[in-house]
Amino acid sequence: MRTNSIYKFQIALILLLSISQFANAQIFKNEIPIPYQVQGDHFEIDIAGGQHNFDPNGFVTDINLNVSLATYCYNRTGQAAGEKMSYLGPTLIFTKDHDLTFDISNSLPDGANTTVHWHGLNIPAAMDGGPHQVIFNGSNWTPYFNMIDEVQTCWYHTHLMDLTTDQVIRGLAGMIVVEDPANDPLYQVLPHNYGQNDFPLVIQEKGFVLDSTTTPPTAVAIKAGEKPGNGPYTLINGVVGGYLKVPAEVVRLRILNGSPRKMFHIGLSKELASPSNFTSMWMVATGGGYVDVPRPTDSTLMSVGDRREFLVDFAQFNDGDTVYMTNLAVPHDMNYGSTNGKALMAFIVDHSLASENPVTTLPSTLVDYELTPGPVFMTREKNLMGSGGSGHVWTIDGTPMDMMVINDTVLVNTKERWVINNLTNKSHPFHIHKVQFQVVEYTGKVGVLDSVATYTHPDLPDELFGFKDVQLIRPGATLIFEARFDSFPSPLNPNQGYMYHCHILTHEDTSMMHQFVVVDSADFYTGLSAIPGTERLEVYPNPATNELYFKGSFEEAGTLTFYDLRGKILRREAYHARASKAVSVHDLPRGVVIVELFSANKRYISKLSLY
Ligand SMILES: [Cu+2]
Repeated sequence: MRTNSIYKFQIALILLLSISQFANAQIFKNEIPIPYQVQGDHFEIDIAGGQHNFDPNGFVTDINLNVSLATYCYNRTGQAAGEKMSYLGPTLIFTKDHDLTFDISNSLPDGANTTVHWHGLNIPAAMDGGPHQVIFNGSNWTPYFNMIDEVQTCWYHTHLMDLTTDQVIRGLAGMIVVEDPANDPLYQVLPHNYGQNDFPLVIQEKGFVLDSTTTPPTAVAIKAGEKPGNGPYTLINGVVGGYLKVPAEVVRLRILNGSPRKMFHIGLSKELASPSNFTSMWMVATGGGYVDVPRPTDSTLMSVGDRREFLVDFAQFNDGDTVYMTNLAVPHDMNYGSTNGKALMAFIVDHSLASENPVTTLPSTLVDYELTPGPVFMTREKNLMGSGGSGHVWTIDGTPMDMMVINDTVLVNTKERWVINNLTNKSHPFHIHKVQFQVVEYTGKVGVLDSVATYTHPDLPDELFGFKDVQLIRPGATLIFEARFDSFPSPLNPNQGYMYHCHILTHEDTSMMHQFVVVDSADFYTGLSAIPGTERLEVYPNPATNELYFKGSFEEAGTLTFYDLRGKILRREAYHARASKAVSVHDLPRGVVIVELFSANKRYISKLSLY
């Protein structure tokens, strides 16, 4: 019959196409770019607009993505044209214990402001690059800090209030490698030749604005703005359909999920269509450093913001073999976009390649790993709240982020226990600045498992193990972690906040974020930094010109401080008054300043415009 024969013909055609696809190792057409490295103690970085082709060899067929699109990117200042990043940023190599200085310029188009947050590092709050450390368009930011953290893989990205999603999607993210070649006994043991046997892989989902008048539709812009790109396109280091040639050695993959909101459940397999016989990946480090022993896994869940280092032994493969990294299924509560079940990239084993310092065996142990000793000074409990329905607000404890409110005050050099309950119907990757925490207990669904259980240190699945600064919490689950809020050899900036927030960028931007300060004992015990929070200071007139008044009575001896938006003290003086008295502000610079009053063991704060 005619219908039947057409049907048979179609089946044959599909089979033929499938076979030719499987036989062709070059389905993945775009060589994955390896960002150039910048190493040293002084870093000059320019943040600017770029033009980038996400698909230079035409991997995608349902749209035309082989076009040049406007992006944002980071580059070493003065980097030669043609060697510049046109999306993301170079890999910054920080050396442990070194004093690092930076000169970061903002040359973004359209007058955009930005910040540079050093995600995962224990540095002073004023250097942290959070929403308070705005780098205004056309100006420079010159942070400095001592690199006291352990050897680890971190990243840097914009953290501009309400615009983090937009700017990360446009390209403002890059990798940081903290290393210590002189003192780290594992440095020589593990693959460490960048771009040869040690590869950064930044995974991101991306959507595009399309011109539908062409066939197929043509990408004309990155889909940014308030709603992030939502797939189905997945980038590795800024290209779709990427391949990476690897030597037949033990190779180190530093994987970062730098997505706005998508979780990736990755596994390696030679099979493209329905992966099985997974190749072992050995987890050797989390975002906070080495784990105890190389931990083998078939597949692993990388939540947004997560970094994990894996060893893969490509010596087991023949020359020319292709191993695919596939995004396996994820549960509904973390499902954004539709790339599940699709291969994200291909590793092509090339026996003609050899790295400078090839590693042929996996180490049996890495470091002594145990819970940080010492008593818990304080326990805090937080609830992640919100429904995700229309008109919803994602919050922590029902309180949206307020730039002017310090939500928690932590005593420096103490260990705290934080209990985080996810009361919502979505999974949220909880992230805290400054510290690397350790999970002591977790109750609920974990990773991609839908069974509820309680896990206690040290019997933790890989998704919970190790020093971390971000942890995915499934709906209904409770995470309990401990962390030391250690000092560093720089001033504490007791009035500058660090953030803790959901790292799904759309949730962070819509308010699932709070801030904490770390203070010394004098501030903490005298209550100069109020616990748990801060009250709003009512000032008038606002804007002001010469004189300022406060609503309310501040009879006890207090301290009045004016700061600029970067936290620099402009003026500080004693203040107390039975009724409001005039405060002269005529000597302060015009523009927006912060007014802070400590009185009667409370902290009052307000933004003030001066003209
Ligand atoms: Cu969230």
